[in-house]
Amino acid sequence: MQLEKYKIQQHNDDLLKGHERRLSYITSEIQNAEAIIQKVVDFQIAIPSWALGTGGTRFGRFSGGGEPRTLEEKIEDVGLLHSLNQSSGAISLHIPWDIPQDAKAIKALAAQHGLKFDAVNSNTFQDQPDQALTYKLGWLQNVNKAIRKQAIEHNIEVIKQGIELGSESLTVWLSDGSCFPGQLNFRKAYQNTLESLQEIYAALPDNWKLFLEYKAFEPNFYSTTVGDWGQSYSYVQKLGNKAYTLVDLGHHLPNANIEQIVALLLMEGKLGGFHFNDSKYGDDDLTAGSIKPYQLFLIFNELVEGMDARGMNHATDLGWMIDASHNVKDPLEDLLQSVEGIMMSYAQALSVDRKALEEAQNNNDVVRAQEILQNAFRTDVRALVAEARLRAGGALNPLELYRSQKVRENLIAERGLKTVATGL
Ligand code: RM4
Ligand code: MN
Ligand code: MN
Repeated sequence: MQLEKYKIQQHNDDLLKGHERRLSYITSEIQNAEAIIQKVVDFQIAIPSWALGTGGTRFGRFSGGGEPRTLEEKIEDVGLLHSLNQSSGAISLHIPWDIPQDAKAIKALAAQHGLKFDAVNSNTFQDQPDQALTYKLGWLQNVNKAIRKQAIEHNIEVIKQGIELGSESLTVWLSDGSCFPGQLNFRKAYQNTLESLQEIYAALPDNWKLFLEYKAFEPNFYSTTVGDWGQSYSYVQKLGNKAYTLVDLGHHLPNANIEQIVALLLMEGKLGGFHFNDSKYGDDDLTAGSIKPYQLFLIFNELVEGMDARGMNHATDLGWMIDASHNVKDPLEDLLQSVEGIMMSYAQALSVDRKALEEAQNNNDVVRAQEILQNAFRTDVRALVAEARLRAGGALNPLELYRSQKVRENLIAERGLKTVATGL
């Protein structure tokens, strides 16, 4: 299904009056509204190919119908999102969940929808039917060299697939770790992992980046071999200047101060990218901004401050991606909400009065510093984000248009009720 331009136009015309009223209020309240709108227009968030179907838990999976059955249909879905919000201009593939049979044709299809290929992701946390050796007890860390080799080769294969598509980064998330004390020699597991990563790193083209994602627990529950940002940092430091740490918001222990982690990784020049999601307990993979919007704002506050301090381009110098998947919502509606939540936090962070904040910090004025941040967080920037969408050719209210056009109903009619997308 494709959304014709005139339908977006019609929808925007209907909502324009109210939008302009809200926009004129917020632009009179905020000093740098025009600059914020421009930055939001430029900011793109990649959509993971595995978030287009309903995610399951270990207790069950409930497909909502009309899920994409092929990579082509996944690209179509991301194209739909992008036509609605003009902010989802890239797709990130997980291999082997999604292997392009004909890379040229897939690339051309994506381009038709205005999409690029973001990071490619390797998968060694599951065994594949035709696979010789099992990853049950780890892959890059495994005491068995042949298993490590198999995993290294898979990652190199993923890089090759990515080159064909025009990707420029590989995200490695290791499920490696242990479930019981004594199972692993931590030092040897680290050494094996480092050597394996070095071999993968050596296969990266010059213009590529390797993102090493950390996660505190799950599927291993006693130790994880890349369990926190310090461990990831230690590996990427040793690997070289194409290796970076990737922060997935759901991968921390409860109450971790993620904004501080982000600030320090940026300072060290080793923050590579983001997986956005939200959580209450663990790696819940809920909609970005749905549980802890203040935390998301504080993270963006550090991102904006830290990237500006290093003269970085907000839109292109880090990898931005959603990594969410859950059981109860229409995945496309959920992704629209996530992108909106991310954009709002970004716009709010851009509106922080940096000079005043620095002054308050230098004067040890704790109350004033808090006021400045909370003032930005409590400002309703929705009209700025909507204006950015409007200027880029998207819809003023993507979710409303999605529903009024009966997109899901159409997808069910096209693809059927019982479809199940590859992914989690
Ligand atoms: C992991 C991690 C990875 C993602 C898989 C599906 O928890 O977040 O980024 O590729 O899930
Ligand atoms: Mn992730
Ligand atoms: Mn995760």
